[in-house]
Amino acid sequence: MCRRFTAFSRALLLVTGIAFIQTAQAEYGVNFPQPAADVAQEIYDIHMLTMQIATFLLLIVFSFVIYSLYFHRKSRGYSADQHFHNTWFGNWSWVMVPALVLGVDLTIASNAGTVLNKVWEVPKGEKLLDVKVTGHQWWWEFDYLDYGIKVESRFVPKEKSGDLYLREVDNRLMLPTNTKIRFLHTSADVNHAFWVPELAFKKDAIPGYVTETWSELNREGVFRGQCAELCGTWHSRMPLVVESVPPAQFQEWVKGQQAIKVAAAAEANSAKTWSKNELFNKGKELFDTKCAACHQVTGMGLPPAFPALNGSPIVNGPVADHLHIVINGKPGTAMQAWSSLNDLEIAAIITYERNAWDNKTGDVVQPTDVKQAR
Ligand code: HEC
Ligand SMILES: [Cu+2]
Repeated sequence: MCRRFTAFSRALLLVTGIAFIQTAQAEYGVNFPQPAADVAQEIYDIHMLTMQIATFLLLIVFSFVIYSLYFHRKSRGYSADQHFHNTWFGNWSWVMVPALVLGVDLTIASNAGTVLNKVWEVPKGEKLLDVKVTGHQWWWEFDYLDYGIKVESRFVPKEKSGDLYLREVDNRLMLPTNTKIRFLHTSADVNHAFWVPELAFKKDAIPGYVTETWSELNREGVFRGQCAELCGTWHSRMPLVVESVPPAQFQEWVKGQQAIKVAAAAEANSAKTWSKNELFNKGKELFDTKCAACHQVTGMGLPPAFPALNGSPIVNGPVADHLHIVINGKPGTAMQAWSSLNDLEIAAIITYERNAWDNKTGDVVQPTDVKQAR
């Protein structure tokens, strides 16, 4: 088969091959991304050292093979040495060469061991910035425990992300530079894994467990990673985007987030009676970000895994049952409890669902109704 390749198809293969290599380079470069933490740099350095040693050995072995093939070929009248194994070198080379190789291997391994210890040993006896990272199907939750801030991070759909499809999120994981950060990893449903190459580590997020890792970012930048544990249909829709900024700018960001939180809480707790329109519009926005991953923007769901809410008996039935499933979820299914949403948010989502698409219940659910149902 291979011999039948025409000159044309060969040229075509070559051109597509080169084009592919070039796009791949434009996108990713040929090496790992530049590290953003000292330990990540050390990992990178070991990788480079290993590659250099491997290239060096490759050159020696190949030169030796090519030399032997060329100069010792039969047409030159070369006949094989029948007594090589009886010479001093013939006897000992079988011991020395593996010993040398093992020596090189162990040198790399001991370096790697030292660095790995640094990666996994969270510094003790000093205050670290605590960030709890919770994996959800299919989004990330970042809790800045020291500041009482919660950030929800979701992938941005294709129409809005352009070239960064599956690499972009709505809310980034903001982190200060030159600050030791402790990450506490856990999951709300199935196994996920936090992985941003520039930060050095990759860590599983396991439901029911909290594990810790740490990092200290040594430069500003935007670093992209993703969930690295197959976690269901939309595993690919869990990108991670870290943005590192100087500590002062980080504090500004914290203040901004706290102000947003206070304003939202005040709005949710006000005694105001909301109009149907206000609730519907708020609800649509919330539904499209938090619920549409499974139930779809169209409300048609993805049966049988995710039921349609359009025409659903629960959504069109008694309000109490509808409230119940949204607040408490349905244990054993992907429908989680949404009790962490505030009364206003739940009221808005429920009002939206009961009046969106072909659902025409006309019901308006107020925050006070949600408060009673909790
Ligand atoms: C990770 C996927 C997922 C997300 C996100 C999700 N749901 Fe669900 N939802 C489900 C599944 C699965 C069921 C079916 C549970 C069962 O087996 O009864 C369900 C059921 C429901 C039902 C009952 C529908 C019926 O006819 O049985 C309602 C109402 C509902 N979800 C509302 C919401 C709201 C509101 C949100 C957002 C705040 C949301 N869901 C987010 C997966 C999801
Ligand atoms: Cu995941």
